Amino acid sequence: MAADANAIILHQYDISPFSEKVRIVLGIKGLEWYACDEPVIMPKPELVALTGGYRKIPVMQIGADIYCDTQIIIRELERRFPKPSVFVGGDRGLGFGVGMWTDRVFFQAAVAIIFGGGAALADEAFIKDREKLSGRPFDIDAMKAAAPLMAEQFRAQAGWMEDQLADGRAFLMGDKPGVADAHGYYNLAFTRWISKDGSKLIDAFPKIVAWEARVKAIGHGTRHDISREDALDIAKAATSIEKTATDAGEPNGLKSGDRVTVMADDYGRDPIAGELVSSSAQHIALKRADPRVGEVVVHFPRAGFLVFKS
Ligand SMILES: N[C@@H](CCC(=O)N[C@@H](CS)C(=O)NCC(=O)O)C(=O)O
Repeated sequence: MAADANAIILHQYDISPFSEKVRIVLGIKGLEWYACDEPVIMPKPELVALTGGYRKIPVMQIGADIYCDTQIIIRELERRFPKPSVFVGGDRGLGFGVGMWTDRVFFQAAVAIIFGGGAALADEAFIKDREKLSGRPFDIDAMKAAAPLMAEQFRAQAGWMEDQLADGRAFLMGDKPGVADAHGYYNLAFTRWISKDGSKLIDAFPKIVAWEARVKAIGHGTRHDISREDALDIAKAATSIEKTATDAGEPNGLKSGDRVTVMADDYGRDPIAGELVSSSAQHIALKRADPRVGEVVVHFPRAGFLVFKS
């Protein structure tokens, strides 16, 4: 099947843990999608042509709408494809809050264990790239020193999931898989892909091990591949579906038509500039143009992102 303006295109790479989170959601929803593989380090000229500067992975593209960050990607997948819902346990709000834990504190513990264990991934070009991304030294020796302490943090937080599963439920929020499972699972998968020590930590939790097998069995939906050039051609030919709307509740009076910049508040803080199309407590959509892709609308979540009026 050839991809068109309605196709879900995930700009990703296979060993990306945050992409795994979205791939699980695509699996839960049984969706058909296109993997567009992006480089693991900069430069990423095709991705940046779409996003206007955001370089993190994954990014979802549907036509000329570009969704940056897993939070807004999952929100949009749920909006466009509500059934089956990923909010299976009365967690429509706090399901996203779970992500604030897994994407920051739990992820950083996993990273320290993986790279502190001397993961072969970390060659010189990778280290330089990640230093630029974080604005801090990517200090393998410091990670080695921190790994034992982080193992305790990792074990404590994995223990929350083991306790959550203690009553015999199949998935974290009950008998069906949902967003909490996608959040809980991807750091464990990332750890297992790379770290023997980390895998040992996980193996100490029998309920988690059985649950991991159930999450893995969900699969990733139906995956096709698409080239970066083909994905850009689709954006160029398409028109965004985002409607102009001003949110009266905007705390700082932002309105459609304002020139704004948006940036992540943690790492990969490259500013993205554009004209505000619509916003709410949970999203902001900016219109921007690029010679290669024409006019696109780039979408970000609000929690974890900073917005400045230009
Ligand atoms: N808050 C982001 C985090 C994404 C993230 O950190 N992704 C990693 C890969 S899994 C990344 O972009 N690393 C730098 C790179 O790949 O260039 C999200 O939820 O999407």
